[in-house]
Amino acid sequence: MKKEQDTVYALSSAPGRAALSVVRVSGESAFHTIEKITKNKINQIKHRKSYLRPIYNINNDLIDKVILTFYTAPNSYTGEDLVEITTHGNPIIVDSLFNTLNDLGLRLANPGDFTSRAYHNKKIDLVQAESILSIINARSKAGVQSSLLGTLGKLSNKLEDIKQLLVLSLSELEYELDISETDNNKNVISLAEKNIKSTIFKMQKLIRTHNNSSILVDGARVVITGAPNVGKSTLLNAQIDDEKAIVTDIPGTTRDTVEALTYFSNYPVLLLDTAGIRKTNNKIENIGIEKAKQEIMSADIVYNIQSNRKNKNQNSDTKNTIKVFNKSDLMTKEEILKLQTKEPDCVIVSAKNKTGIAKLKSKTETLLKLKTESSEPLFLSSKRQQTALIKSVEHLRRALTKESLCELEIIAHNLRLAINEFDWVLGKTTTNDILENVFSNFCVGK
Ligand SMILES: Nc1nc2c(ncn2[C@@H]2O[C@H](COP(=O)(O)OP(=O)(O)O)[C@@H](O)[C@H]2O)c(=O)[nH]1
Ligand SMILES: [Mg+2]
Repeated sequence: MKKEQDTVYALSSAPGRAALSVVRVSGESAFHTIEKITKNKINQIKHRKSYLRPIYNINNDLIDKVILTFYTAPNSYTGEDLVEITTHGNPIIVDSLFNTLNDLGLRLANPGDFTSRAYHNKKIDLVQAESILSIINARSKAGVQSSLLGTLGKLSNKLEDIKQLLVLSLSELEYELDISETDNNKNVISLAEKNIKSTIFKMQKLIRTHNNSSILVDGARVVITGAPNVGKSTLLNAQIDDEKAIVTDIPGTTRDTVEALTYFSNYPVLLLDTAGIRKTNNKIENIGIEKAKQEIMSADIVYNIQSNRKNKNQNSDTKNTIKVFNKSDLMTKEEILKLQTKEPDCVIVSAKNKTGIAKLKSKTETLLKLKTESSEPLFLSSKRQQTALIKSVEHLRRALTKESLCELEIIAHNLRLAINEFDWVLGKTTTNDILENVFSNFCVGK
């Protein structure tokens, strides 16, 4: 590692009272610090060995009796000397330990400090770092599973394999440009064209997987929209069996977006209740309406709510939209039957009486299943990765235009740009601000 790193500490387990708490210390003076707090010289440190020891503050007061687990550089998570101090899970004990570590000149770690060190020490690449983040955040079993494969380097290997296909094409072009004495341009170009096309196909398959990962890791964004008073907030409450959103008969009650996380079978779902879309002069309500429109744009699924045939909805329906007709309790059996025949795709509910809710859930699940079904077990775990691959495909497309295909040098140039995007994804040529951005999304202690 080039940069000298100071020694840092952080709570790596969840804060608060628990059976145990784990404080991690990483850096050059980690082991020396342990000698100081145990008042004991350590003669021989064994990697991954644990010891039961009392620890003291700088005034020799006993803090706790703890388990110390040593990890020696470069075999630790960070690649540095690292110690995990497992204390009794009382925040007062953790606080005393923090004060002592601070007194000894150590620094509280920043978010992602440990993983950032692992990256700088070449223990992991940037894609693996992002997979670690998505393991911690994943809200579904499938999300955890895919992220795990990512941390093991499977996604990085896949990206590396695709990159190698492009490198191979580039080297063939360069050989033809610089070395070859016979004119074989036509053949080389047609081979490159074939390779680039099949590589684009593979990349696009991977690019699409990010939509799965955002559903399975962060949760599907299901936005409830419709005119004021159709019962959007009542529907949100009915789906989570709680009174989270305020319900009144006054149009324009909901202004800020109300969010609730729930599960539809194995799918994590973030339900978003929004302001009803209508023309109004109310400044606050208009901000809410603007917000609602943005939520609709980034939604995985939109519930388009109507409550009677007069207030037709303003939103154009897409394949992500589920039409919901609310207040069925106010309709006669004949009216319901008529509506069912006229709009067979529409789900008819009474949010107030909680009827039809199960049907709406199962329809949502079917849509989510369709969206996340993929033969590809690996998902791109960040928007950053997806954006870079999209850019890379754009470069490759530029290499395939009619004009480019006449000129070896232009194809080679675009291939180089496409390859650079892969290096950027894996963190081989990444700038500091990008790194900061990635690691700041972690929690402290990871
Ligand atoms: N009869 C009946 N009234 C409902 C139903 N759902 C909502 N309401 C009523 O409609 C009014 C507006 O509901 P609300 O959820 O605040 O609508 P929003 O403006 O779309 O969020 C309230 O008085 C609710 O009690 C329903 O299924 N049946
Ligand atoms: Mg409302």
